[in-house]
Amino acid sequence: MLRATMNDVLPFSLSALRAVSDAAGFAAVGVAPVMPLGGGWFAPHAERFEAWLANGQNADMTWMAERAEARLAPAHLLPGAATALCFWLPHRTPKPDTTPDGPNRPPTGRIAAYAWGRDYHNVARKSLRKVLRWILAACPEVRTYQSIDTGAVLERAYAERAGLGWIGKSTMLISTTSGTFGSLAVIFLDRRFETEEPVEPAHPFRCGTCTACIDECPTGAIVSDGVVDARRCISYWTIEHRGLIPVEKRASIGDWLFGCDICQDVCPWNRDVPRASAERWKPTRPDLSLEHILTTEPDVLEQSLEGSPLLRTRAPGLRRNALIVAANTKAVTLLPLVERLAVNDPDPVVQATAVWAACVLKDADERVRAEARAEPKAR
Ligand code: B12
Ligand code: SF4
Ligand code: SF4
Repeated sequence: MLRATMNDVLPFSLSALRAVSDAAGFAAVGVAPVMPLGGGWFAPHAERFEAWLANGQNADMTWMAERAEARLAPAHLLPGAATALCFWLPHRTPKPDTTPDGPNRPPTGRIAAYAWGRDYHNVARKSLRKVLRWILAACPEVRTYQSIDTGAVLERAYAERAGLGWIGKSTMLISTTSGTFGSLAVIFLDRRFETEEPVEPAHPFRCGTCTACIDECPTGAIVSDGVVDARRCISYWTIEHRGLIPVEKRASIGDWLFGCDICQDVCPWNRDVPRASAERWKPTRPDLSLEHILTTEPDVLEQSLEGSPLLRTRAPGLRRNALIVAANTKAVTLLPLVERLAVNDPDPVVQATAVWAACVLKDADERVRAEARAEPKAR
């Protein structure tokens, strides 16, 4: 439904936007007013973000600090930014079966749900393009800025203000219909949105007295309600951190090969929510056993991961993580392979991690042998 209005007002209604967003494949859309220079409803988010940076809780994600000004004042990204359209894309498909079952199952690690299938950046970009084409047809002069994760935008703040859900104690945006397992995309527009239809207000906070995510986070990374210290977060270490993972952090990574879903798996709002379409996300079922990651040539491994979020760490990062999982899970069958990498791997980070993993596995292997020797012989 197009409306003839003043130049600075977007000429479409919320229901028309919803229809286009649905057809483009998003599960929900909402609209939030933008404070181009910060302030207003955005001020408490800005304060929290600044405190997070000031406390060093961004770890070595220096890019979060470098573009802080733009995150705080969207006018830096789009002069005259006035409206944010926020889109929600559930991504948790039925769990892919990555390895054969049974006692001879090769050792493997856990992968975060968002990385089970196609890269959500690509899926969302394709859908956003459809919405943008429609917007530009209705309003050719409008200027836009889009963010799918990588833009300098506090995406969850806009999504909450747009009524898509609330920011939980885990810091995850929680949708009442589909829980936390979804991705966000945001479009800023330099036109105001006015409609006679009711626009969702900011979603009220509904965590109540629950503290499951805080209690179950294995590293204590949710340091207070709605604050994650990346320096403690497994997701940060296994996905975002480049280089060596400090020795004291390695044990707490457990069997997480890429990302971490614990604070989401324990969230009651994820119980009984429908799973996303496996067909749409095409969950890949590559051989991601630790052995495969440790033996496949890096360029071959990367080629096989094309179009998957797992490519973010590149092959050496995945190898580094696989070595830590091998050590943590005492996968002693991998010891000869790990020892080879400790001598041969061309990547210094992988080589150093392999030296450490070989020591842990040797120790575990010797303990098993000693226990076997100590057992009384059967008569
Ligand atoms: C940096 C980053 C990370 C970092 C830091 C995480 C963090 N919590 O900040 C690391 C690498 C650890 C990370 C991990 C993950 N991430 Co991440 N990440 C981002 C990124 C790029 C920026 C987030 C950011 O601005 N952080 C700064 C801090 C200050 O913001 P915040 O934690 O959201 O804090 C806000 C709330 O706490 C809020 N708040 C909380 N309580 C209250 C109370 C009141 C009264 C108010 C006003 C505000 C408020 O205020 C803060 C400012 O808005 C966004 C994409 C984007 N451009 O936004 C994706 C994003 C947040 N990540 C996402 C995902 C999926 C994940 C993981 C689940 C991946 C995984 N499975 O391993 C984990 C989850 C860990 C967790 N519990 O947050 C999704 C989240 C989707 C959702 N449903 O919320 C996003 C939106 C990407 C996307 N486009 O889909 N991530
Ligand atoms: S992703 Fe894992 S480590 Fe990070 S806050 Fe959630 S439970 Fe804790
Ligand atoms: S686990 Fe509980 S406290 Fe944490 S985000 Fe979910 S509802 Fe909120």
